[in-house]
Amino acid sequence: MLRPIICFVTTNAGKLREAKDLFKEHFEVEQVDTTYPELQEDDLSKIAAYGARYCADALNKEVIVEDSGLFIDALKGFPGPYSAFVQKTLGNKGILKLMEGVEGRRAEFRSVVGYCAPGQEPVTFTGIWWGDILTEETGRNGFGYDPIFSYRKYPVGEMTVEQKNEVSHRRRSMIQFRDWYLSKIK
Ligand code: ITT
Repeated sequence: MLRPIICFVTTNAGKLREAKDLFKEHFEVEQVDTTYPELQEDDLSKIAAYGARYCADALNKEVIVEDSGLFIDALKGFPGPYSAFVQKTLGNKGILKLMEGVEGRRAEFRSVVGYCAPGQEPVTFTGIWWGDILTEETGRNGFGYDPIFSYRKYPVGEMTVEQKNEVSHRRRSMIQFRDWYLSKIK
């Protein structure tokens, strides 16, 4: 049977790898490797909705985008919506420095998938994943903040894509989208 093709607009190879694994039974994933305007907003859903509508109209096809971020309790939710910028500037070492000597290390990853078809309203799907900020970079797997994040004491930088996809924020947002989309096209 021919599988539907989902167009995922992202420049992030780690997100793409995880989406391909999560969708492998249901969709072909086609990457559009381009940036799009990101709203200066605290709410990831608004950023994803705006991005999805922009890309669907610009490319004239149905698309998904995904906006994600790491929200650290002790830093009042920083870097949050600025996660991509902070990853490029401070990096994981900079975050560990800000967290030096901090005991409460709870943090959450959030992922919002935005879906839109040309000329239509966007729809969003959110996933949250609680964990802790480690005290040093651990592991060689994953991407972005994975080397400094642990889930139930297990370093995410040591998880395979499949292991992370069992439990992550992206699993939760992408699977909600997948099930919604499959029921829509049935
Ligand atoms: P897009 O082209 O899809 O926008 P991006 O990397 O700019 O790619 P975001 O704007 O959503 O993505 O920024 C999210 C930041 O948080 C980015 O630095 C990611 O590397 C990081 N991040 C998101 N999900 C992550 C995960 O599962 N593990 C580690 N870091 C993650």
